[in-house]
Amino acid sequence: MNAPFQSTPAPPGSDPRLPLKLVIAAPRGFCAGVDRAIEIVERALQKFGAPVYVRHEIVHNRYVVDSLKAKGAIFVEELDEVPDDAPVVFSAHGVPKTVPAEAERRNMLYVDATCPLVSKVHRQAERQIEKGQHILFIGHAGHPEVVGTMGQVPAGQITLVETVEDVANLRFTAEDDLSYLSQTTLSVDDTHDIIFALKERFPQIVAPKAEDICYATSNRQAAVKQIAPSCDLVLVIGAPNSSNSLRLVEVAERMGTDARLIQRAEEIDPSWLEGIGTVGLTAGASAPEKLVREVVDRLSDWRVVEEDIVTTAEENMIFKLPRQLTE
Ligand code: 0O3
Ligand code: SF4
Repeated sequence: MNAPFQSTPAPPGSDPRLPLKLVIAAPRGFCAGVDRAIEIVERALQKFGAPVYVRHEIVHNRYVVDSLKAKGAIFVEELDEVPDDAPVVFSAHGVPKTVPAEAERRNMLYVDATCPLVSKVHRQAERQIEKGQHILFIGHAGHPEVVGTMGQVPAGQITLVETVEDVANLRFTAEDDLSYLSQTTLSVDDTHDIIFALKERFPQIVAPKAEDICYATSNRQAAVKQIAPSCDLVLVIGAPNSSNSLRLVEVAERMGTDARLIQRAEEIDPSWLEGIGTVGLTAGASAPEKLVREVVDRLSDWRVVEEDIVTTAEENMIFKLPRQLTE
C-alpha cells in the first residue's frame, strides 16, 4: 500500500507568499585593487604557465582562491615554500621589504600584486622615516597588510596603535617627532576617534598627505550606513579574515541592525528570515558579484524577493597592471 502523500513543511522563515524586500548596497564587492590582483595571477598563469605560486591568499576570499587554484595557482604562506625557479605573485595586501629582498637574493621571478593604494602608504612610511619621524601606525595586529606596511621601515621606528586606549599608553611626549599612518581597510569612524586621540595627546603629530583608508573601504561603509536603518537584517558577503568585510558588519550593527557575515549563500539559515520584511545585502571588496547573485537566488527560493539597489557613490577607479605582464 502506498504511504499517504505528505508535503514537507516549509522551513521556518520561508513562506513562498510573503514578500521580502532586499536592499542591495552599491558600491559593494570588488574594488580596483582586487580586480587588478586577480588579473595579475590570471595573466601570470597565461604568460609563465602553471604552476604560478601565490604568497598568501591573493585576496581574502575562498571562492576566488579556489577558482585560481583550478587554473593552476598554488597558494603558500611563505616564500620558502616556493621553488627558486617558479614564478611567484605577492598578494594584494602587500609584503614587508624582506620578501622581495629574499626573492631577489634567490633570483626568483616575482610579480607584486600589492594594491597601489597600499603601496602609496608604504612610500609614505619611508618618507616619514627619512624626515626623522617615528610612525604611529593605526591597524589590526597580525593582519598581512599591517605586517607588510610595518615591514617597510626599521622595527624600532614604527609603533602599532589599535585602539583609543592604546593612545593613552604610548610612551612618547609632546616633544617627539611623530607622524601617523593607517591600514587601508579600517573602520572610518574608529580611525577618526583614534586620530582625534592622537592629535589631542600629541598636537605636533604629522598627518599623512591624504587619508590612508581607501575609497573602496569608505564607500562600502557609507553605503551600509545608508541602508542599515531601513533593514531588519544586513547580510555581508565576505570571509572571516577579510578586514574590510568585518568592518561592514560592525557598521550595520552600530546602526542598531542585526548583521551577519556569510561566505556563501548556503550558510544562510531560513530561520533568520522569521518575522523579517527587509534584508540589506552587501559584499566586501574581495567578494565576487557572482556570490551576491547566489544569495539573491537562495532568498528567492524561500520568499518573493523585491530587489532595490541603493547607490551612494559611483566608482570608476582602474589600476594599471605591472609592465612585466603587459609587454
Ligand atoms: O585587507 P582585507 O582583509 O580587507 O583584504 P581583502 O578582504 O582581501 O580585501 C582586499 C583589500 C586589500 C587587499 C588590502 O587593502
Ligand atoms: Fe586597494 Fe582599497 Fe581595494 Fe585594498 S580595499 S585592495 S586598498 S582599493
